[in-house]
Amino acid sequence: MTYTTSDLNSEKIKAFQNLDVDQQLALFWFIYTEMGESITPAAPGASTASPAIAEGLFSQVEKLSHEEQLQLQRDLITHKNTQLAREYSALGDTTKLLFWYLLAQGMDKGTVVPVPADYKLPGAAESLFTQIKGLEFNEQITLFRDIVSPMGVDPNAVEHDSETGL
Ligand code: 45D
Repeated sequence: MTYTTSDLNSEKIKAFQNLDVDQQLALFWFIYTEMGESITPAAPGASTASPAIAEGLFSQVEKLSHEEQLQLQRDLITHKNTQLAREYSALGDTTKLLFWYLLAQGMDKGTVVPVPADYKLPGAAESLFTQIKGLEFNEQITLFRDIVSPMGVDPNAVEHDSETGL
């Protein structure tokens, strides 16, 4: 499997990032519902994901209120300088993907805040969704890895934040 950023995907990545935060979250959820069953956590040693690290971070999130869980997911996308965003940033890309996968599974299980049942994807997000559905599985994985990779906050790349003290 290739881990390089695909040029073919760069337009889709931009289109994704141009959606507002909630639309990005919603689209990512719809993608999961579409492909969820075809995602199988790889055999131990067969991938660069670190399940224990992803699960450690996820278990912190699972304990929070629904409101806090939603805020935290928004913060990851908007690069808010929080403790968790820094921890997230330290994960490898495939582990980041695994973390999002665990969140989505938590939504399925009811331990993570659900998307409101009447939520509808707005037009731009819906058309991107259609394009993504048309990609091959491996292209999808590469795209998602590229989407989750820059989320969070690299502590070395930010100024001190007086609001959070970080
Ligand atoms: O009230 O090599 C809204 C591994 C509106 C294994 C909302 C893998 C307002 C190793 C914002 C909508 C499995 C890691 C609320 C590979 C409102 C390996 C809430 C592959 C409440 C390749 C929205 C992994 C929310 C893959 C809460 C392919 C939205 C993983 C949350 C793919 C959305 C994972 C979430 C995907 C989406 C995860 C959590 C597609 C997660 C998507």
